[in-house]
Amino acid sequence: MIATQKLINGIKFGDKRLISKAITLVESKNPEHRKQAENLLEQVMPFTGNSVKIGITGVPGAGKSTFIERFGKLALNRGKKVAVLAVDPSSSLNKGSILGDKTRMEDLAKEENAFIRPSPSSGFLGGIANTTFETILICEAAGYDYILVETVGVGQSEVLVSEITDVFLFLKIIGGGDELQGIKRGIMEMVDLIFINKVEDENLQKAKNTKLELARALQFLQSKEKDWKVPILLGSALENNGLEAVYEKIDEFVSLKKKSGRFDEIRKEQAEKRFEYWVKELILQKTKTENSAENSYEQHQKNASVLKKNPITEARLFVEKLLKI
Ligand SMILES: Nc1nc2c(ncn2[C@@H]2O[C@H](COP(=O)(O)OP(=O)(O)O)[C@@H](O)[C@H]2O)c(=O)[nH]1
Ligand SMILES: [Mg+2]
Repeated sequence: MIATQKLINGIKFGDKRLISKAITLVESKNPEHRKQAENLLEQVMPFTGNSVKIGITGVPGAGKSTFIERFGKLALNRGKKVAVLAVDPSSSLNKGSILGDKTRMEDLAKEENAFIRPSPSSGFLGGIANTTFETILICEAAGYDYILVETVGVGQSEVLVSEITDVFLFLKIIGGGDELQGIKRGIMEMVDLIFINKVEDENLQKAKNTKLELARALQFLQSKEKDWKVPILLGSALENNGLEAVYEKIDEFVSLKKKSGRFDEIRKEQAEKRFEYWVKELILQKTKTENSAENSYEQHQKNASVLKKNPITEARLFVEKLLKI
């Protein structure tokens, strides 16, 4: 185990190897590691809060990894530091996808001011690693200006990513079915910006139609932020076209939110949600480890699974015994 102070220094000096080690520590479920991780986070907290966290969603194959690679380079060219957290569950399920992402991101990873963290192999919660919030804190403390979080429309992953990022970007491709791409699954209510990707000469007209449809769909939704009309931009990540406009729009969004105070307000709400998450998580962990057999979580859960029994009653009985009410 590497000493906490060494890891902290590594984070402060932007030593990528030690940043990686610190993230591995934060991801660990081992109780000793958890203690050390908590201590480490406590000490790096004063250095957090200065990044722009961007969540990027879209169906597999929409071009998220390609987009991130290009966007990352753009930010580097402007003198920024970039961290990429890939929490694409398809990457760990499908070896081909890992290789694809690896080659795509390799170029970026070689850059001094870029840091790439691939998906952890376990610990997914509906597609997003349940420690991504904490991983982001480490990247922030390490001085990364942009933290890009790639997710995919599986289960709750989009909601979770939108709850830990400042800007939520939806990468859409032409056609492919709106339902599949999440129009009806509530993504549209979470997004701050839409980028229609893979728009090249031959399909420009189709892309414009898609944009009109999207704009119409957005009209019927309550906008997430009162003072912001979700922009729909067109471009091609592959041909490096249209990414500057995305960069500018993100800048504009962040400036606006900072000016109005919403930026910090949203971050505070996110921290509150994170607190709630950990309360539930830690109670659940304790209940599973520190109970006698007849009062055990498993026993009550088994009782609840008898179909004529009411799960709410079993849950209440269990909690009452646990808290000795
Ligand atoms: N034609 C075209 N292909 C693209 C574009 N962006 C990505 N692709 C290709 O689409 C495939 C999937 O890209 P990837 O970035 O892995 O998508 P992800 O699954 O959303 O991360 C790859 O073969 C890319 O080369 C684009 O703008 N135009
Ligand atoms: Mg990808």
